[in-house]
Amino acid sequence: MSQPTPSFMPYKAPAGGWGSVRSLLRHGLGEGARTAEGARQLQRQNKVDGFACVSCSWAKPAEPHPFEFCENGAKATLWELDKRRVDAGFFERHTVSELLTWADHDLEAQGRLVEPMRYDASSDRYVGISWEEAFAIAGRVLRDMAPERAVFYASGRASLETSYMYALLARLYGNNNLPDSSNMCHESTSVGLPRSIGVPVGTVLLEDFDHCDCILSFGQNVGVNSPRMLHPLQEAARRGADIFTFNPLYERGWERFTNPQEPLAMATGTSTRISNAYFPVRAGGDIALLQGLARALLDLDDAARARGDARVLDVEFIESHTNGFDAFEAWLRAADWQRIETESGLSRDDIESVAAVYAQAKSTILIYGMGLTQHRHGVDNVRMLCNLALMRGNIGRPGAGICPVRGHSNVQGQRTVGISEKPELVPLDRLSEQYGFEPPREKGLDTVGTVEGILDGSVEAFIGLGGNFSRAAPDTARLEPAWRGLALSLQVATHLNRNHLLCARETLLLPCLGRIEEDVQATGAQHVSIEDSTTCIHGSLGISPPVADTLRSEPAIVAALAQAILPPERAALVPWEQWVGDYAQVRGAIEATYPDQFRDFNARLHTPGGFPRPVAARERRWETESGKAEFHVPEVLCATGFEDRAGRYRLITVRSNDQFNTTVYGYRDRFRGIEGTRRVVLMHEDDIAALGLDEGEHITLVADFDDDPEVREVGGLRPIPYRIPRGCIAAYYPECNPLIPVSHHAVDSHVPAGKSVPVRIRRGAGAPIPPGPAPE
Ligand SMILES: Nc1nc2c(c(=O)[nH]1)N[C@H]1C(S)=C(S)[C@@H](COP(=O)(O)OP(=O)(O)OC[C@H]3O[C@@H](n4cnc5c(=O)[nH]c(N)nc54)[C@H](O)[C@@H]3O)O[C@H]1N2
Ligand SMILES: Nc1nc2c(c(=O)[nH]1)N[C@H]1C(S)=C(S)[C@@H](COP(=O)(O)OP(=O)(O)OC[C@H]3O[C@@H](n4cnc5c(=O)[nH]c(N)nc54)[C@H](O)[C@@H]3O)O[C@H]1N2
Ligand SMILES: [Mo]
Repeated sequence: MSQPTPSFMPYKAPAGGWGSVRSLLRHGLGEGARTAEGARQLQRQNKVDGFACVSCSWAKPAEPHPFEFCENGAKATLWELDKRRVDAGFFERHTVSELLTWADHDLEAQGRLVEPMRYDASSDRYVGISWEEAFAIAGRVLRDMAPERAVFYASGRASLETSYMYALLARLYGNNNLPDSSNMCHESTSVGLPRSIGVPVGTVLLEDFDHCDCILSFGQNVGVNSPRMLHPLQEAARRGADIFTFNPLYERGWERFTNPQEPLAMATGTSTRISNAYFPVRAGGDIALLQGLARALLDLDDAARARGDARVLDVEFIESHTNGFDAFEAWLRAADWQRIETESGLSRDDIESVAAVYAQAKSTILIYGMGLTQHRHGVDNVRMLCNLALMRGNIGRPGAGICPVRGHSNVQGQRTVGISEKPELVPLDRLSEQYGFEPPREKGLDTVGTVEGILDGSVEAFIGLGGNFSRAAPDTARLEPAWRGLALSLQVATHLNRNHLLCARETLLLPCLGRIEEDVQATGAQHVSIEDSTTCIHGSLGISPPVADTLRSEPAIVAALAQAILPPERAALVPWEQWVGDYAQVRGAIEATYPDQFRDFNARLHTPGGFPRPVAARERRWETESGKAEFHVPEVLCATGFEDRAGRYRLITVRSNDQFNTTVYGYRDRFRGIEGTRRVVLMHEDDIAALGLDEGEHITLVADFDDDPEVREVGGLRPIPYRIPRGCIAAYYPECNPLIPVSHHAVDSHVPAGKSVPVRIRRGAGAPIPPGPAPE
């Protein structure tokens, strides 16, 4: 369980290159993954006859590279193929109390869960039970419960088939309590985009990258979180497209990239620069930045008009396709450059220089990630981005559009097929007709509602289809003890995590097949499907032998759960067993519920590059109330939702290059030059000096909310000098989640505001971050 000695060295190499190959070898060899098997499987990743990567949701090209995977996708594959097992014997050796002292990495690194387990309070251990017993227990607890007291969470990895069945199960059970990891992620997109452009998803297809001449990126870490996207970016950069990045941290992927697929570049050590220029906007400064860009564009348009030159604004588009431009223009004309500079942390010159390029560009793609969505005013961030696109008609034509980069490999697809707490987004009437029942019409609980419900006792049962909810959600220190008051905690999972150790009155842990594994049912090997970030649907076939023959597939588990917890006459409305025997029938049912989205689903399942779902905004049809795309005037210029004051910092919680969300593969955040520890705070050197902190000194972060009665602290951290704007600091998620109260979330979308948390810095180690070994 020991961690390597920490070291901190600026990383000079580009993203990709030999560093990624070395990092991979280390993972393949170091973790007991079957390397020959691993190598065989990696070649089938993201191919028509193979499986869709379980890591990120980036698009998969129709003509894949020989190795269509990246360092982090390969890590995720090897992690899933780990041959070590967490079985009843493991739990005989370790009590739950002991495991609660382990770090996230150490829990998951024990290997795959292989047996159904139930927590036994008298011995403080998980003990093996049969699948039948497990479902019978779930049935006993859930049949007697008021339906609104149970929650059905999904983490974003499960296939379209499983997700459709799961959402149907919740509605047959009697609620819309279907929170999804999306609630902590791109929900600001799902709320903001429909208001602005009438669709909840991005409008860009992979081929648009071949036609754009400008790319603007905001708050997304491509080299770590969607590395395969570096291929189209590299090609765009080589064609001479202008690329500008706005991010408080210098993320290597947006700076330089060496494509490991190019032998010459690897041999000579040459790399492609990705961004022409990089602008360290303050955390929460994007509304002001985007106002500056929009205002500068307006000024350029005024000048062009005065000269009698071609207009900079796409006047025709604005007139025929949009609403609300006059109010937006008035707001821009009233803008105060001094405030824009203060709030964004960027100079007027810099902002105007980008606007000048944007004004000339024919087709621009606007990319963004968690840096925009996870703020108090995350929805305004997203809508400001739309405003900038609309001013030049950069939606609904080749090479242009909005490109939110989603997280989990099927998180977008889960929403598409009904996993949503918002009944208005689901065709309930059609479900009612198709299955002959009256679906619940009340709004369900999202992530924030679920946390609140667990805290106040109104939620009594939590069913988790993957994920690590208590670790990913905010307010960890309050949520963990409250979890123990639940009547049932039932988790379907591949690896042991801390959420599984929070034991309720009944606690069940059900191990499932991963997507890479063969899934053989009555009619033979089953295909599943997922939707990528660009709304393309891909088939996926697991090809690796399952790590244990005791595992069940996710559809089989959901079907058995349905039969156990629903009254028999309700369960009988759905042919669960036939569906489990033949997933093509589930796809048929999905097509019946969503005929426009999934036309000829089974026939098109293995379309190279996936088949795109129709997206109205892509065709310049606007499914908003007004029938037009809407310009939006935000109410605030600063997205954080709190005031600046002396001693208060804006904490950004980020991922390292060695984790997938709460799955910590290791302690090497290569691009940031941080090795051997995650207990760090990245700070501007002048902030470190101003506080008089010494190298190696320990500090504690203390949440600094007004009117918050709770004391929230995370200690045992070390300050590291880093290129980051003054007043902003960064540290790792999920370790810092105890600092975030559940109430600190985005307006309207409820995404926890993990990218701007107000904190103070106190000298001294304080209480070390629970859990894990003592700080070095
Ligand atoms: N290897 C790997 N891949 C992943 C994941 C993983 O953990 N590991 N997670 C998956 C998931 S679920 C998701 S949602 C995505 C997440 O992928 P990203 O959207 O890239 O999310 P983060 O890593 O949280 O970081 C977002 C970036 O926003 C920047 N940022 C922070 N605050 C601001 C701000 O106010 N303004 C601007 N302009 N930038 C800001 C940060 O410096 C950081 O570079 O990746 C997915 N892919
Ligand atoms: N402070 C802060 N908090 C954040 C974020 C942040 O940037 N900052 N990011 C947020 C975001 S974007 C997200 S998406 C959430 C992530 O929240 P979650 O999706 O809940 O968390 P993960 O870490 O992805 O879940 C990992 C677990 O999923 C299980 N698992 C893996 N593969 C499978 C599978 O195929 N099937 C099943 N059934 N289980 C599987 C494993 O047991 C593993 O332990 O966290 C959010 N929380
Ligand atoms: Mo996410």
